[in-house]
Amino acid sequence: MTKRNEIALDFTSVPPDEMAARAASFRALMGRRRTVRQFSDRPVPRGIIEDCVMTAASAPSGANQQPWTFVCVSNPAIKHEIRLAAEEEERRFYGDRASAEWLEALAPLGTDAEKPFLEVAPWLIVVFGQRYGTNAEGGRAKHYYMPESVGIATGLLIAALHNAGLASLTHTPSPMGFLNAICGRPENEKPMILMVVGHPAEGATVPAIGRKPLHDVSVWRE
Ligand code: IYR
Repeated sequence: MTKRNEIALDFTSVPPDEMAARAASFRALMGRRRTVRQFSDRPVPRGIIEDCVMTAASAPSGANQQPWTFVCVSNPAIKHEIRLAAEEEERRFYGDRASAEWLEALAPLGTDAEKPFLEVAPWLIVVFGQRYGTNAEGGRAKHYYMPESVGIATGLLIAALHNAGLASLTHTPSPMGFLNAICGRPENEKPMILMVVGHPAEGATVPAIGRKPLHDVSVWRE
């Protein structure tokens, strides 16, 4: 049994007025986030990506196992390889794998098998989830709630990137197994999300779609 070791909580209480102001301003900030599919090749310094990844890696996780690896790619040759492999999968997806119902659901987004952003954008962050880890004896350590944990971390990553003034796209070419080979990750790691990160292209446009209002996304029992 591992011994528990406790330290004082580092927590600053916020007065009600300031709490309301902060909640509202963060809502407004995040409300302006849009998924971007047209990227500029303008570079983004690695330090900014490092900070955003460390925000993501601060996420809560099952048993604090932190079951994630963020593979950060700016190397043009590797981005090119990822683009070619992703487009091959996407051609199959749009060509025959996707159901008519799925394609209809995607229609408002205007997506297709062409993924130029995978090499135009300065950074790709491939988020891998570790299905299991390694214990002290070198054996397999079961990981708990990996998909949920990686989902939370990815949400923080998206918020951190937006807060830093960067655009992102949560891209999920399916299946994504090719990313293990290209990124050199072991078989216990499952590619969960391919994040495209950078500045939007000059004059970028986004689909005219909105978000559900509060009463459609929440139920209150007060
Ligand atoms: N992976 C494809 C299709 C796609 C699927 C969903 I669900 C989206 O929200 C968007 C796209 C593609 O990236 O084009």
